[in-house]
Amino acid sequence: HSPEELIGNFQFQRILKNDPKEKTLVLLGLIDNKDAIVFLEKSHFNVDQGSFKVGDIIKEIRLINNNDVYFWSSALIEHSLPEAPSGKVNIIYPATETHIKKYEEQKIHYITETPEMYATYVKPYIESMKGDRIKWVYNILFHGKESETFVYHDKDPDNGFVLLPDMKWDKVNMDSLYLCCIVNRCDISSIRDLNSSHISFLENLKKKIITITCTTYSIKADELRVFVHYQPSYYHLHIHVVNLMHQGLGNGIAAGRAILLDDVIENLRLVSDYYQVRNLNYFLGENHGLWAIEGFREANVKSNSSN
Ligand code: M7G
Repeated sequence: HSPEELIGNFQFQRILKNDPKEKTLVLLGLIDNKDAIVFLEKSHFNVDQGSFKVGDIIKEIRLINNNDVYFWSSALIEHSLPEAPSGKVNIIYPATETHIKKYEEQKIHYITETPEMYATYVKPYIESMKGDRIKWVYNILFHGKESETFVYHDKDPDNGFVLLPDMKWDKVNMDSLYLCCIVNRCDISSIRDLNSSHISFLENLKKKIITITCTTYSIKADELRVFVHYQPSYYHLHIHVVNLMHQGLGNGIAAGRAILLDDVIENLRLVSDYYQVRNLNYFLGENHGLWAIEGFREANVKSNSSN
């Protein structure tokens, strides 16, 4: 399928989310009678300080009003592909119920996940989400998918990883640089599986990610946010590598979801089984599979009230 073909055949059904802050619009529809999600995002400005002329990008301008020294107008801003895209379009087709629920506007709740809640509800849930849902991860690691874009590939089965442009990045604007590092080993689903035996693996991973990213994209180490998610959407250890400047990520970098890789390593240095023994606090959307489990919700009421 080409994106043109998919968009051409897309029959709109309803809006899943329309976010004025993120400037994103998520649509649900059908393509050949199967569910499809179209995710539209308006790009932010890609400005080259040296040669930038604002007159070049404003095609049309109409005054709304003025008062004293203030002039406000609506404008038509010029864009071009590939260097100055006006937007980014992500399509998921065919989309599963889990995809639809993930992208839909929903209420979120604060969770205090105890080790018991993890063992009883979360671990079995994670196991149930590992099949088809992470096919794209195995495609990248073992079947050469997206290999033309790999920034780095270390094939060592224990310590190796792939570093590649994340689906969220337009690959043009360095301000929104977003890479994803996926480890080759398949035995770590989330931070709950990490203990002190993984410290040198994680340290080595972090060092390599930073060095490779900085040399490839001439960005400095102190300009990067390197983090993991809990809960992640996909249960195979991967690390987000993002330009610190990039805030337009919705909840992706919020407290209660993103955890700095350095903090993970530091915690493991302090307490060997840190991620097995402590409560983990995070937020979860009502559409999440865990929220659908009554026992999990009830246990959360108890753990939240004993905070
Ligand atoms: P996550 O923390 O599991 O969930 O991160 P999130 O999507 O809610 O952030 C998975 C990361 O992998 C995200 O940053 C996704 O944008 C990225 N990603 C997801 N898929 C399906 C792909 C893909 O097929 N290719 C690439 N390159 N990145 C993807």
